[in-house]
Amino acid sequence: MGFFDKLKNGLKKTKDSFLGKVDTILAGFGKIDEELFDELEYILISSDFGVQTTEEILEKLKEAVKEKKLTDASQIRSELQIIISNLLDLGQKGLDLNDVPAVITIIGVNGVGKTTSIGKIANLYKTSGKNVLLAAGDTFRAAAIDQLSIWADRCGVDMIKQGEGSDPAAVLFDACRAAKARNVDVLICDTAGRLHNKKNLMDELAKMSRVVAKEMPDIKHETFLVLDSTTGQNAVNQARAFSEVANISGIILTKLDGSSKGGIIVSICNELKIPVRLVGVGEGIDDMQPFSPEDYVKALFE
Ligand SMILES: Nc1nc2c(ncn2[C@@H]2O[C@H](COP(=O)(O)OP(=O)(O)O)[C@@H](O)[C@H]2O)c(=O)[nH]1
Ligand SMILES: [Mg+2]
Repeated sequence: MGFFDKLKNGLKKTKDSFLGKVDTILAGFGKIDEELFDELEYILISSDFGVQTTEEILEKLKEAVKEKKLTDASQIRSELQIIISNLLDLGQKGLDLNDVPAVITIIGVNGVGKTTSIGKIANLYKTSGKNVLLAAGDTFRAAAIDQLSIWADRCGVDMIKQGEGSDPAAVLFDACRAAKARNVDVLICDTAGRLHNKKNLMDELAKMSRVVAKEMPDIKHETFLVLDSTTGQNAVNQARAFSEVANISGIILTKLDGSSKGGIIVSICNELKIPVRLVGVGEGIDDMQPFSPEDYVKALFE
């Protein structure tokens, strides 16, 4: 199955619960009135578009109805599609695999899919002909280092590691040195998933950034926050919390397969103004692609 079909399959639950209800309401109403907007509001919120984004969507919808003098409820669907497309357009595309050299640090709470995503991203770069190096920066548990090394083997890329409990910044330092020596295009660094203490995390991430800035001063350093789409608005809250401690340049949204909360993509882009760079639709090595707003809207609406 191609990636678009996987995305479409993954968004099926969201589509059924969101557009299914929208279509039913529109068919039932016929004309456009305040009550129709109330129903739409309820549907958007229950599909995890978030309160703020839902209000914005409704405001824009009412403007469009007024401006275009729409009278028939059936005309609402395409307006909704246009408004959602516009909210997703932050003027920034999904991850560009040819934009190298780059150092990418992957952060996020436990279990969201950081390590798995690194494996998939490494594979994307590798298959597009790039020289990839991984850094086992989650030194909290030995199992985390082993898990990343399995992905490294699977993709046929090298990995730099130290022992359990070692300083992640020291691992990254080694990795930067190795990356320079080996002419690496992309260095991807894993991190531990704890957010128990903001100060600790902030210090740790700042230290890692300083290492990259010092060792690879001319190379773009990105920090991607991984969010699990099945957690809905909780993911948006995580993004807010991490924004306070890290300079996040993009979001990786995982587990879109089987999530009925696909609306959070819109909420994240619109409320946090952080672009979604990659989406994950499964546990396999091919189950991640740079995010395409066009494909998302198409998979949801068509
Ligand atoms: N269904 C599904 N599972 C995923 C996806 N990404 C990660 N996972 C699973 O989520 C679990 C946690 O992933 P892991 O990478 O270890 O998370 P980490 O703690 O953030 O490093 C694993 O069982 C993964 O296979 C995805 O896009 N879809
Ligand atoms: Mg991990």
